[in-house]
Amino acid sequence: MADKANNQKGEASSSKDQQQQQPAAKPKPVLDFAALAALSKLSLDNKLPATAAATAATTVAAPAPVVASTSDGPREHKFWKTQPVPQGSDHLPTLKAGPLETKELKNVKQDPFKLPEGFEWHLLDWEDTNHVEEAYVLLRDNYVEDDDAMFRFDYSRDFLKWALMPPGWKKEWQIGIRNSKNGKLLAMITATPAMVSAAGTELPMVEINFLCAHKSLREKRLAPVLIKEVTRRVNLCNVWQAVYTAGVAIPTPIGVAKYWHRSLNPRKLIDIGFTGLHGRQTIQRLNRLMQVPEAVSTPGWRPMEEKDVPQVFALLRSYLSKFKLHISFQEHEIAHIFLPRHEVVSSYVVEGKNGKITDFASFYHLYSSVIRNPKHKTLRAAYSYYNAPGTLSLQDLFANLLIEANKQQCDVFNALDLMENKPVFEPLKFGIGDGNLHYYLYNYSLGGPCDPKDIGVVLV
Ligand code: MYA
Repeated sequence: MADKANNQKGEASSSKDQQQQQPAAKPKPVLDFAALAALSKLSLDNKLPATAAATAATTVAAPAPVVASTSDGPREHKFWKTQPVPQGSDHLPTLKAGPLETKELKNVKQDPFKLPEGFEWHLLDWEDTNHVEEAYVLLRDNYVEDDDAMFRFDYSRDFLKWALMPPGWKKEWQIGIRNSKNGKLLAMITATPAMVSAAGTELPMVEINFLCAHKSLREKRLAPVLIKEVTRRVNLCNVWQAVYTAGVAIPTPIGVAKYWHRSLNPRKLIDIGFTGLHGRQTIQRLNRLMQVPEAVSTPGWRPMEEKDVPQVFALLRSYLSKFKLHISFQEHEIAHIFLPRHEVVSSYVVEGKNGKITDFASFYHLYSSVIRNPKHKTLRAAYSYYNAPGTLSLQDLFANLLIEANKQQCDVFNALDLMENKPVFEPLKFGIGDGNLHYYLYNYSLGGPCDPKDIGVVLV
């Protein structure tokens, strides 16, 4: 999903965290900064507020590397070295575009991988309220955190159902591990189907998400067994490729994106330590600076409706086709994915003459628990999703989304520097975050690394 670092898959890049990314200095727990990646706070290391960070971004921040140089350092990847993924950034450009291995259905293991004594497999059925509740609680208490354990993703129950039940979803791909004595859900991983266009080839893939192990079960090699089991189950359905993102750098990212953040509620963001004031900045000035208009003034701007599906589909297909790696949405998926759902997904269109839809823009709602703060329990964030500019510039679409997110009481608007997003950030007072989000393909090479501006995939 997500720093998600935003680091949900986002990775810390504050000075402290950068040290941790050096393989030599990396402490045993692999994932403490993966969590941070999930939340991608503003530049707390130098306490720059969003505006200052935005200004500094052009001069100070180095551009995101095409491939994380630390992804394949001296640390041995006992599991990942056995998988069909590029084994290091040097390996990436040597691979031809296409699958890294070809397996036959008849050779796929028929029975589940064995779990250690005391654990059992358990499929999660999102139509069962109890299952949703169990997954919700596991993730709320154990999913991605920032490095300083100040924030933890809190995906709502409705959000999980939306994200994990797209058309074609399969219960067999929603995998949990339970304690066999008391039945408690201890770990999970999910796969959902998606058509992906990779270097000109359209392929059925899965999006992998919500890999999570209970905090008491870390570093016990549960992750490899979850990944192998989901791979087996997906392969049994004749699907051989996957796309996923993570804050953590493992073999081997095809690209690395950065999160940018636009404050909507500066006072709260300061109160919870998401950002800070600097120099002679005052909260009053910052509030004024970050104020957005009360309503969108673009003629024809309105929430997306069911009748818009065919036109939104056409707009998205056409816009996304520019990018080397992109989700190739199918018309039957559009209603589920984009029709507005309260505090889950917000989508807007611009309707021109004769009902013609000329532009599309969207964001999703993802909250984080604010850990140990006396005043605030929840950080309400909006995340840029998919857009398709037509008569409006992308910058104008983003400006409208900021207004809509503010109307829905979001505290911050987050966006990755994917696609054509980056040039809109500074004019709209976004500040660069401190997390990287690594993009991965399983069993597929694009024939070289990918710049974030060539990536048209946003995973929640
Ligand atoms: S990203 C979100 C990940 N979740 C979190 O960050 C939540 C908080 N953390 C945890 O719950 C645990 O730390 C997890 C690891 C469960 C993540 N992606 O069990 P271990 C490798 C891939 O002892 P733990 C998301 O959801 C690690 O390098 N691999 O470790 C997308 C090491 O292997 P190696 C990871 O910390 C997920 C091994 O696991 C990740 O207790 C995409 C250690 O295992 C990670 N995020 O548990 C998954 N973290 O020795 C891949 C650690 O080789 C999908 N590891 O270095 C691949 C495609 C599959 C489908 C294919 C179909 C065709």
